[in-house]
Amino acid sequence: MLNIILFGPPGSGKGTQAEKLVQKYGLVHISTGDLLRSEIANKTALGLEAKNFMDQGLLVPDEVVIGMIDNKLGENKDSKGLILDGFPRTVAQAEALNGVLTNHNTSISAVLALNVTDTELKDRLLKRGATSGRPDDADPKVIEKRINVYKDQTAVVGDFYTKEDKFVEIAGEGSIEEIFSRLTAQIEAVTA
Ligand code: B4P
Repeated sequence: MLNIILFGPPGSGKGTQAEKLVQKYGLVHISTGDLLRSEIANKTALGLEAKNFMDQGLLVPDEVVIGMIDNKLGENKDSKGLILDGFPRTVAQAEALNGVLTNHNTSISAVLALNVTDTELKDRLLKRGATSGRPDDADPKVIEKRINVYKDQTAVVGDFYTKEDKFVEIAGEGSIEEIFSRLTAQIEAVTA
């Protein structure tokens, strides 16, 4: 299986690029943000719990997200591979992911990290907030909080995958097509 993690701060373009990669390589897209928003829309107990954290720009507790991913991987074990978007976001999630993938006799192929400056991130998220209806994109203070949570809790996940020799940094500014070409060049290198 080709299992790619798209990594980067909020608004770095993970969701945007994941959709294009799924089309090109026929992979299954697993976005924890989308899964959580769907739980919220369906007013499930999990969604109600997650909403409190997401509206404040905080991470949802690891056990909630790991349980959700475990189910999703179980449903897709016969796929060609996965694009993981927004997961893992903590070292505990990265360790749990390795365990789950090993149980399914597979592993991460590469972690592609999109680098974008804070100014560009804030600009993109505020623009999306004007039309998306996402409460976490509408408030500049919540956006700032999400960027700080990324720096405090998620950036270290990069070190975890650097130690596994799987971490590749990609310039995440420029046109969507330019960034897509940089990502596909790395994927071709991994699969060559
Ligand atoms: P996510 O849904 O993962 O959202 P994100 O990080 O904000 O967005 P992404 O990086 O995918 O940006 P996008 O492509 O959409 O997380 C939301 C919340 O869910 C988290 O704060 C957390 O509370 C919770 N959560 C999710 N996963 C979790 C986990 N594993 N553990 C705990 N909690 C979790 O791009 C953003 C905007 O930029 C778009 O409008 C897009 O059109 C634009 N854009 C993209 N590429 C561009 C480019 N090249 N140039 C200009 N604009 C561009």
